[in-house]
Order: sequence, then structure tokens, then C-alpha cells
Amino acid sequence: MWEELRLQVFFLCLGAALWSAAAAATHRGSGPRERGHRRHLSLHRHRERGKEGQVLHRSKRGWVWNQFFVIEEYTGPDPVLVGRLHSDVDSGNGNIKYILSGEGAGTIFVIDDKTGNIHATKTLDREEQAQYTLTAQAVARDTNKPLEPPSEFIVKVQDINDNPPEFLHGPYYARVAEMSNVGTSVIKVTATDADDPTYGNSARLVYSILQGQPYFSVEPQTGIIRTALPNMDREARQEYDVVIQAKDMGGHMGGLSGTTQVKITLTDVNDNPPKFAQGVYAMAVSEDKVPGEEVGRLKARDPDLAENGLVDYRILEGDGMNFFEITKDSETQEAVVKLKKPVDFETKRSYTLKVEASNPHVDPRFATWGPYKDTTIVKISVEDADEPPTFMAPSYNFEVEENAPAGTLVGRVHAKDTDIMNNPVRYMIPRYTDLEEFFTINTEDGIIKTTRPLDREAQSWHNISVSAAEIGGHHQDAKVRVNIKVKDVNDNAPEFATQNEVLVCENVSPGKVNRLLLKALYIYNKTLVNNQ
Ligand SMILES: [Ca+2]
Ligand SMILES: [Ca+2]
Ligand SMILES: [Ca+2]
Ligand SMILES: [Ca+2]
Repeated sequence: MWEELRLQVFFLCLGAALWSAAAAATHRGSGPRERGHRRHLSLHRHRERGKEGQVLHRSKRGWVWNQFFVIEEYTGPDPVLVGRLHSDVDSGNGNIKYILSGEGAGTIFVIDDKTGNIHATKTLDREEQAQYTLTAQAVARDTNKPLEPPSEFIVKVQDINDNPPEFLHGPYYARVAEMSNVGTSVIKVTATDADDPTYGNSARLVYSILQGQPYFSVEPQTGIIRTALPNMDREARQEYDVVIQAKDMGGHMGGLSGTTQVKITLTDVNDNPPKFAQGVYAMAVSEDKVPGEEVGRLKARDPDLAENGLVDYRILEGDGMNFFEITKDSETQEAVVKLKKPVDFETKRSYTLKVEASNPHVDPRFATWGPYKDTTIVKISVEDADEPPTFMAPSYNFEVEENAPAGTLVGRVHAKDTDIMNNPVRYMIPRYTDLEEFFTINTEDGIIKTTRPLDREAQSWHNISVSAAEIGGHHQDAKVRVNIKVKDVNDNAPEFATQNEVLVCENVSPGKVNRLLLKALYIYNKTLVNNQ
């Protein structure tokens, strides 16, 4: 019975079978006219394919051919004829009944039980299910008695190129250092294609760059993006929007494509030295500034970022080195010139500093582009300040005889305005230093006089102050100490000391002797006063 009931299954090159894999360039969006054209073109190819799949028949030794092919995504008006089961004992009189079971039997795949024709009733999608395992059977129509043991066969869904490449991980963000060598790898992008990678070129991808040349390139096979231009400068341009395309069919015409965006940011390197905008900076400092006070600021610009843009400052040389110092405002990156020692307008009116700005972190790769430093000159002029007048002596000592009449001259003090303006000076005696007002001073010439006779026995010294102020000046007065000694005069009767001798010449007249005696007394008294 085996030999007699030989089941032969023919693959029929009919209907959708004419759609070849090559026609698979057809995709969901194609119009009917295009389809007809492709069907015709692909006929030859499909026939070749038929040589290996068209016949599913049974020999004595077993099933030799066991596959049908059906093209995916067929959307014609009629169900697709997948293939035909045929038994050679089928004389065509209807006494054999073909039965189909397995995956999709009765739903997706229906069989005409008389002719053995199998049709697909639905559009198949290879990317959803690539193959179906079915069972073919031939039974006697009247008895349902199997004429063959059930036999499995497979319906393979034939791929068409109906899926474009997709970048599932895009958009990409990548960073690469500025000034990188040409060919430096930036990032690898990858597209996937849902079509059959084992058959045809429907999933064979080629990468190309649509936007981003001439700065970047992409390797066609790997999707690795590399730099393509030397000396790309972050300070000139930092961001690049690159568009990469992946195309199937090996990149050929008619392939499907997908794109992704790659935002590439250049990272910084230290490729710029700091630079002063000016060759000379002018500053001014008032002579009344105190050490530590700020005189002025200057800045060297460095367009690099972070530590590549850090700038240190120092004074290299100049006659102002001992009078000024430089610190850095780390927030603004400015050099701050400060007074180190007081300056005096009347002594020196300008100073010069040679200032250097440098990058503390130099990248050895770019060292030859340096030096990473710059110098400039800072000229500082000293401004005159309205200073208080200065007394010509640190203090004054005067003497006045006791009991001298009111208005007796005591002495004269002298103060001067040292400023260029040389304002006239006015004097006064602060009242608290001379509470009893023994003295007056002429406000204009500084002459001190008594206001009444002084008594040495009551107060032998008067320590007063005199202040001097400029007319129209804004500063405090200058003060000087004035010590006045009250000189003793002989207001008590002179007494002879016992051991003192009075020498009288023998041959002088008495009147003359008296005068000589008085003179000697006077000298004696004067010596007493001076020795006190
Ligand atoms: Ca496909
Ligand atoms: Ca594809
Ligand atoms: Ca720099
Ligand atoms: Ca830079």
C-alpha cells in the first residue's frame, strides 16, 4: 500500500509564489503599479528558488522535500496559493480527501480537500512568525482511513525588505577633545533591522553621514564615528549636530533607511595662553592710601575652560616692586594691585610694574604653541592728597620771665602746608591745654604772647599745645607741644652768702665801688637763676 499511495506534493509556482525575495524591495507603502513591475522582474529569481522548494513528495525512503514558501505581506485580492498536496493514487475522482492540521491550519492556511491546494487566507508577517509547522494527511473520503501516516512539513514565510533600519538608542550624545587627531573615535552608533539577516540584503546595513561633514566621518560597516578634520577648536565652535544614516540592501538604491542624531560636544584642552588686552594699564593711587588698600585691577583673558583658563599673576620687575603687590581675585580671575608701602606724592609721583599672567596648568601636548603667558606694564601715578600742615619742629621750648607784663612775647611756632596748593595756615591754642588762658596766639603768624604776668613760684612750667589748620583744608589739625618755662627774676631781696667776698679796689672812688658792687650782685643772681 505504501508504494501505491505515494503522496506527492507539488509546489506550484503560482500566485504569490511569483513574488520573490528580491521583489521584497516592495514595502508597505508601495503602490500597485510598482508591485506589478517588481513581480515581473523577480520571476526568474523565484524560479531558481523553486528548484529547491517546489516539490514536496514522498519516496520510499521518506520525505525529501518538506518546505513550502510563502511571501510575507502579500495584500492581493485573492488568497495566496501556498502549494499543493497531491497523491499519485488520486485519479481525480474525489475518492481522496486531503487534511491539514497544525499551526494555523483552518485559520491561516486552508486546504481544498479535493484538490489539495493550500491557500493562506491572511497576510503573513515574517517578523511576527517566520515559519509554521503543519501536518499533511491523505485519507479515503468514504472511510476516513489514512492512506498515509501524517507527515509534517513547514511553511516558511519568505522575507521581503519591509523593515527600515532603526536606531533604537538614538539620539546619541558624545564628547571628544578639541584638537584631537584625525580619526579619533568619538562614538559607535548601531541600527537594527528586523528583516531576515540570513537571507538577501534586507538587513545588511551600511552607515553614512548625512550631516556633520567635513568634521566627522562614519565607518560604513561598523557605525563608528571619527573625527575627520584636524585642529577642531572648541573656542571657535563647541557643538556639532551630526546625522547618521543606516541603509539596508547594502546601501544600494531602493534600500530602506533610518537616521539618528548625534550631538557631539568638543571638550576643552589648554590651547590658548592668557592675554592682556592692553600693553599698558594706567592706575592712580592717592598718597593718603594705607598699605593693603586696592589700587586697581587688570585681567588677562583666557578663553579656555576651568583649570585650562586659570591665570596666575606676578610682578616681574619695576620701580614699584617695593611699594605695590599683586593678589588674585579668584572669582573674577583679575589681578588686584594693592599698596604695600605708603607712597608720597612729594617724593615720587609715578611707579612702573611689569606684570606677568600665566597658565599654571600647561598641557605638554600643546606646549609648543605657547608660551602660556603674557606680560604688560602697569603705570601707577601718585595723586596729591590734602594733608594736614606740618610744624617745622617736633616741639617747642620757650622761656618767659616771671612777672613780665601782659603781652610779653613768648615765642613763635611755624607750620606749613606741604601740599602743592600750599594753603595758608591758621593757628590756635586748644583751650583745654591752657585752661586759665595765660597765653594767646596770633592765628596768622603763630606768635605766642602772655595775657598777664606769670608767677614762677605758682607754676614754673606751662605745657600747652598749638594746633595748625589749613584754610579750606579737609583734614584734621596738626598739633604741636609747646613747653614754656617761667624764668625767675629777683623779686625777693638778694642775700649775700657768707662765704662770698666782695672785692673792692682800693683806688676807686666810693660811688664807683657802689656801681661795681651792684653789677656783681646782678651777675651773681643771674648765675643762680641759670643754675636752677
Ligand atoms: Ca521583512
Ligand atoms: Ca530591511
Ligand atoms: Ca589657557
Ligand atoms: Ca581650549
